[in-house]
Amino acid sequence: MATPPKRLRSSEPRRKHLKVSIEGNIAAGKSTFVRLLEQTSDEWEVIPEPIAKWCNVQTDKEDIYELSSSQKSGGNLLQMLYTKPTRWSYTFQSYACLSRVRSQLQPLSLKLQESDKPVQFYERSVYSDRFVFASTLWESQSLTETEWSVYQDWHQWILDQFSPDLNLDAIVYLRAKPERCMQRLLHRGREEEQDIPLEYLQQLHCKHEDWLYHRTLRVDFEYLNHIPILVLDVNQEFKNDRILQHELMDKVQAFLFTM
Ligand code: UDP
Ligand code: D5M
Ligand code: MG
Repeated sequence: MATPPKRLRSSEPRRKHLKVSIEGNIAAGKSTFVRLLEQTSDEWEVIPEPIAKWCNVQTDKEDIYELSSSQKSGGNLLQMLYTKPTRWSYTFQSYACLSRVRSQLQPLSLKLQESDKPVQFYERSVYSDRFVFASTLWESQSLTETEWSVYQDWHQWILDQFSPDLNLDAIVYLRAKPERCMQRLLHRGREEEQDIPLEYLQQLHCKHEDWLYHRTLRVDFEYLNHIPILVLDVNQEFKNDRILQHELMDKVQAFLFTM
């Protein structure tokens, strides 16, 4: 039976490590990409998106996650969100943020603690929750003005409380056209997502572009407006292309080398 990696207790001194979020549209290829990162260096650790907590989708890391209370009671928050966004967007954002804060605060594994240049990669972050998803849901009136105000207030407060532990050092933006994401989304076949319209992916794409590519979106966390961002084009198939995979990993390595 696999033994879970030992974790540092909070009282023990921590080695400074880099925290990098992998951002990108739905089905851009983030999970595929983070699996490559894991295979590339022993000094790199991946914290996957806690999607198993939100629905009954099985991840290949299912042994890491306990069943959430909503799963135990048969709920599927992701499905509820897509079926009735006006009713469930606020609930989803609360739970998404809670699970991301937990993820982003995960201490270093023993393996990383012994590394020279440890890096923790997260699949998305508390920032994409707010500046991409919640903001889109607000603009499409799935969140009421009151819900949006309350959400922003507690999101800001919680992140301020956990700063600087939650702060990122860098972002990798996996950039893909919405049409390519739609093709991958359908190919993946996650049941809850089958009725997502292309228009929703286009809206999310615009948010990503303004935030991470054009950098025209100013956010309330000042450090984030100056964070280094590596933009990688993932329109081309990389899942089964060894050469392209090496090129992508080389770019990540060169990017991290500068920090
Ligand atoms: N995928 C693909 N080619 C690629 C990258 C991804 O066919 O070069 C597929 C992948 O196998 C999955 C779907 O696209 O079925 C979405 O990828 P992933 O789950 O990694 O995307 P995410 O939603 O995590 O960004
Ligand atoms: O898939 C993660 C799924 O979860 C995808 O359907 C988008 C959705 N998601 C993730 N975070 C949020 C927030 N904050 N609000 C609404 N929907 C969200 P992935 O494979 O990672 O793209
Ligand atoms: Mg994923």
